[in-house]
Amino acid sequence: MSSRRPDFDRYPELQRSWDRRNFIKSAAVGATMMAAGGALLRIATDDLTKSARAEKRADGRVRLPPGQRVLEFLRPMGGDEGDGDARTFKLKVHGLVKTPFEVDYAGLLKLPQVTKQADVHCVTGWTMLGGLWKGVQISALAELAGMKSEARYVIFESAHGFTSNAPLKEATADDALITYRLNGKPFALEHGAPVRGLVPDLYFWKSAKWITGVKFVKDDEPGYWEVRGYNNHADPWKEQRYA
Ligand SMILES: Nc1nc2c(c(=O)[nH]1)N[C@H]1C(S)=C(S)[C@@H](COP(=O)(O)O)O[C@H]1N2
Ligand SMILES: [Mo]
Repeated sequence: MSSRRPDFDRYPELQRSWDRRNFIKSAAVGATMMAAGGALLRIATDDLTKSARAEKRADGRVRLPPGQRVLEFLRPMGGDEGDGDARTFKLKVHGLVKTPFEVDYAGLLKLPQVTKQADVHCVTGWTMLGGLWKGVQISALAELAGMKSEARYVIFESAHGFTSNAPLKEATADDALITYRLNGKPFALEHGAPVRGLVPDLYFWKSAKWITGVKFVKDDEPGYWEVRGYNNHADPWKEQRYA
């Protein structure tokens, strides 16, 4: 169990359970009470889950999609890792565009940078709220490359042939990014270092780690998980989990 102090600026709702937990810890130290501490941490994230269910997003949808529970941190979900090296990183922007191009890490940093707050929702049932993600908007890549009007979908390409697909609508939303920082920190290798995709309004499996390419297409190309029983669209508010 972690005794790390929650970030109360981001999660003021946690203060009460934290105080309760520290009170119990100081009142009676020992293994039994540490187990109770774990239970209290669970109570704290239950509080976050409850308040996120009561909240509304700017677009009117409930903050927490149905069947989701809040976790404080990204849980590493595996995958076939890339080399994690910013020095060899290359991103190819191609498909239905007038001027395909490739950028290395330094080139990516020269494109217009944004930081967006976004929640992510894993199909296994956890949600991480309020991450600050920094990177380049996929819509900016579309514009730079001169995306053709026939394009309807974005295909994200990753190390070892992993792909994911997303409709243009979600993939070019304001907070859909090619990202290299979460809450000011670079991604650990298991979370997609050096650069990953982020399409927050679809289940998190669409957010390709160890990204190598962004391809704009007319005809959809179901990706790695989409051909393995997961839903092709993956809207968390419609609980589109499986095919
Ligand atoms: N390249 C690649 N990206 C991937 C995956 C993968 O297996 N390979 N898994 C996806 C799944 S199923 C999820 S839930 C998220 C998990 O990201 P995390 O490990 O940073 O939590 O990454 C997605 N991106
Ligand atoms: Mo996942």
